[in-house]
Amino acid sequence: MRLPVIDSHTEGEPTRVVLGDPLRLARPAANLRRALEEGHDWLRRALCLEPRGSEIAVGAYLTGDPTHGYEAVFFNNAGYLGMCGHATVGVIVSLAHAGLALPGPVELRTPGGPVRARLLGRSAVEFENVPSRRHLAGVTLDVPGHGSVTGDVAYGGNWFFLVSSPSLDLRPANAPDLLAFTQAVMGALRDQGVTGDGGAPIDHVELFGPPTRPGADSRNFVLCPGGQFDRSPCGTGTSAKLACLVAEGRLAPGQTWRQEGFAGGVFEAVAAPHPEGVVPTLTGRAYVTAETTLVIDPEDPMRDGLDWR
Ligand code: PYC
Repeated sequence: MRLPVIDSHTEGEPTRVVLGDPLRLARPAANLRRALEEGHDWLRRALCLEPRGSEIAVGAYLTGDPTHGYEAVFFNNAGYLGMCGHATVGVIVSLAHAGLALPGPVELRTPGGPVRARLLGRSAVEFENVPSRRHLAGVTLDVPGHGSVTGDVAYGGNWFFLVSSPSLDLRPANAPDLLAFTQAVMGALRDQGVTGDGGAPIDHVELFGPPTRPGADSRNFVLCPGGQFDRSPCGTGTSAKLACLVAEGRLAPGQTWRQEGFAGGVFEAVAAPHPEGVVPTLTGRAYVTAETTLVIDPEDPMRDGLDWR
């Protein structure tokens, strides 16, 4: 089987997009996710795992067309995501690269809800994310080996535990320690039964520290569900942060928050009020890195990828 994909990165975090619905799965986003998960999970594994893919990449499978908008399902080395902000930016830049985005807004219907995106120039994309909200404030966990850690639980298209001022500096040399710390926090969330609404598992941990880029408000480090960290500022994580800032009265609706990611890229974000919390609008930049045709050879014993977790 031959599978054409477009690769890009958004502020350092890769996205791999499958266009044109090669599996002929056209259906609403929630059903599309189920169809992929239950009947074609090999596609996720083949795209995002070694030897073809990378544990840090997010894949996107799209159906639809420029006139009617697109269904988009996001996935990574570990499974499926409700929404993905950096990949939304990557998808729009990839659609434009393929001549499949009209000027003006493009609707992406994701399992987390509809997202409206617009290309600004060649590489910048603005998108209105799903409504985001703070669910719990000031939750204290006992994290084995690290003591008490306090954070908020918030939703931005995925569920996050957000920790301000962790004891470690958010610098590249500390990446292994930051991974170990955030994985310990994830374990404590599970063990101590802290969840999102209705028992939804929290699958991202987000740490905040002082920015290094002029003009940025904060720098973050985000642990993703597959055990890797987001190189970008994380669109859904930035949305969860906006919901917390507005709930605390630290950010006014319409005021810009500049979130620096671990690789130094910045998302600009503003929040509009919403009955559940806020509707975030984010802007980030993506660049196409490859147009590739993946080959899936039925005789290859490792055709569906290697999962090292
Ligand atoms: O940008 O929302 C995001 C995201 C989630 C996981 C990786 N990136």
